[in-house]
Amino acid sequence: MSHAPSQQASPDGTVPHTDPVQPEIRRFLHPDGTATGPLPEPLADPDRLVGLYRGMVLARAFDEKAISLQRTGRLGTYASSLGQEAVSVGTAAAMDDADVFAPSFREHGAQLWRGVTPEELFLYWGGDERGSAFEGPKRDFPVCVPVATHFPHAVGAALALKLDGGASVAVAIGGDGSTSKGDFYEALNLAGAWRLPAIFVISNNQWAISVPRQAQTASRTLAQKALAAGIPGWQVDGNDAVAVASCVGDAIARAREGAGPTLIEALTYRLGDHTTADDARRYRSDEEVSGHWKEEPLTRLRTYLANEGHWDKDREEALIREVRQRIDEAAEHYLATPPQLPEAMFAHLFATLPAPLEDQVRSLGGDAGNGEGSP
Ligand SMILES: Cc1ncc(C[n+]2csc(CCOP(=O)(O)OP(=O)(O)O)c2C)c(N)n1
Repeated sequence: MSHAPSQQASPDGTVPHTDPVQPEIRRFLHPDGTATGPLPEPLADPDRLVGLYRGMVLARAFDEKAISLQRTGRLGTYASSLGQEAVSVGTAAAMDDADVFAPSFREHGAQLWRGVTPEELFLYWGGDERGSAFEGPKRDFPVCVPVATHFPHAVGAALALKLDGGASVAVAIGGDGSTSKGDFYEALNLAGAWRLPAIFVISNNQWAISVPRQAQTASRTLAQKALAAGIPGWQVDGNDAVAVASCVGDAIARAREGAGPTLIEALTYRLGDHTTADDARRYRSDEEVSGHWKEEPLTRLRTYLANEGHWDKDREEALIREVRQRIDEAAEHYLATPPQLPEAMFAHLFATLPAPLEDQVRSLGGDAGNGEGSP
């Protein structure tokens, strides 16, 4: 694994071009489920691998339920993680509870892994503020829908963690399109300059809504965007949960040792629509999508586990039953939760509400008097 190089000027004053970008893509499982070689410790432990598989199955079941709720008018617009579960779950599996996670809008797998409940996630996507008040990972950020604005938040958290003197890190995930935003470059730059314990994971699913990766940037890889920030940029097979967990784990270990941030580009593919408000058939072909189904992460890990004798049909059926029951219960809980008053949307943004918002709260019949998000 390459780290940031030291640069030495030659006698004529020129500095040799050095590239901290890892030349090869890290992968442990081929798309057909065979291993490229020995799996890295401690991920090689069958229990760990089964755990990763369970996390991905849970994320997929959550997606299925969320889409069916949206289609029947009982959830808001929803962004599925179909095909990208390995990036989400693999990243979360590399983190400690005390680390801080800053998700974009497609990281239910990571959030569920870190202890956000499916009930809370349904509430969030149903437009209920209580869905962001996690009981579990209290220091994690809520879902971020604005593209890339959570990267500076994660850098702020990383600075706080560094000043705190512990070894915790902040991890943020965004899409390929998010790397075209100023927030991304600014965050990366500051994290590099201050050697902050921040990890940037890019879930490169090839599309920013209908804009393909090639039209998004002339950069040869997204990992090489690390170069300008003076930090390592690594590429990983984002459909291989073992490789993602290993890669993010190495980046986190560097950060805990004080070596600073890392940018990781996880190569994956969005198998579903951008959101329930999108129809991806308008901009990409069935052949393209079906080709990528052959690489998807769940089948890949399940095949490996089955070939190694750690998984079978009975275990699969029991897991699907268990996970569906958990998700169905969560959905029932969500549907049975009495809605909040509309003025709840003002409750968490400001310690003191600005005057125009006070007026808006009053127009909804609420009490804006105490300035602390009264609803
Ligand atoms: C600041 C901002 N601008 C525009 C949008 C509208 N928008 C929502 S998702 C999206 C594309 C995101 O693409 P990418 O970062 O690749 O993530 P993906 O959806 O592929 O996971 C855009 C432009 C937004 N949410 N926020």
